[in-house]
Amino acid sequence: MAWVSTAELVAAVSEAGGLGIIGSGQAQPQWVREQVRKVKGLTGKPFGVNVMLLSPYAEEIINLLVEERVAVVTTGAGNPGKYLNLMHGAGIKVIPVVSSVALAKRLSRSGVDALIAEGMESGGHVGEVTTMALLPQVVDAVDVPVIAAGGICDGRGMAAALMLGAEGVQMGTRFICARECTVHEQVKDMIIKAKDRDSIVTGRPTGHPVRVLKNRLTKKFMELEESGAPAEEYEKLGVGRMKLAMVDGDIDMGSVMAGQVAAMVQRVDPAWDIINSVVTEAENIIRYIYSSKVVD
Ligand code: TUI
Repeated sequence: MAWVSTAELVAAVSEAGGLGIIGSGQAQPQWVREQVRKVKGLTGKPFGVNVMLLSPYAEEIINLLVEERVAVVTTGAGNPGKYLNLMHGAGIKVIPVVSSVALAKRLSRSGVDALIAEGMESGGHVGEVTTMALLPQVVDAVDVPVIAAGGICDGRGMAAALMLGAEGVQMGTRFICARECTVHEQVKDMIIKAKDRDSIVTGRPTGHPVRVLKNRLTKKFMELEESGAPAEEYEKLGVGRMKLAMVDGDIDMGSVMAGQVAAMVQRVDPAWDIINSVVTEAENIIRYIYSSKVVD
């Protein structure tokens, strides 16, 4: 959620009873610090920061999050094991995103506070296993609370995740279309218009596959893939593309990272309405299931 989950959205989500997470992506540490301070100015509620471990600034960002004493750090695209003691020493809850059972087990043993099991329906960097298959396997394999991510955008998805053993859900794509999300209007529009097969996974040959909405850029990526181009060619083509889409609104040649549920997002809503409707719908479904079935 780099360039997407910025201070305004994060504060709105936390104010509404969720846990807003700043997406730091490949941003400069100074920008991350400014975002943290901005959220602190907007809400007294807890919030978190996601650290993308492939970023060249990952370590520097973790150090500043320790100084700023943020409540929660989630991590993506790697193993945060070596930073665990440092963050725990500052009282930070550490919640890594995992896309495999093996990493989930390793991190659970090393003392993380919870895990986010993310299926390949999600936007951005993805693993190979779907949420439906990954989540119960991770739940069975670890002793810490598991939060579900990937393919969840309404109360039905939340209820399903809870049924599979999750303690909570993480949603990204739906919040791109939150009123408080500062992405370019073109991006919100593209998500609202998206259909079920409009996302695609590119970059598999680089070892860092990402799910994005199809456009002229993804066509170029697919051409590179078919021609067997070296990884450096992808990296060159990818530089700055997410910011180009999310901030500048170039949805043709920018990288619009969004999950498969983009097709289910139908309009822009305030963050409070999104959270309230998702939770209410999930509660109603679960209440209905337990009231209408005899459970031995
Ligand atoms: O990280 C994300 N989503 C992202 S990161 C991103 S930016 C990017 N830049 C360059 C290359 C690739 C991406 C855009 N979206 N989500 C969390 C996530 N983490 N999904 C999957 C993983 C993951 C994958 C492998 C976590 C750990 C992991 O383990 C590798 C290891 O060290 O065992």
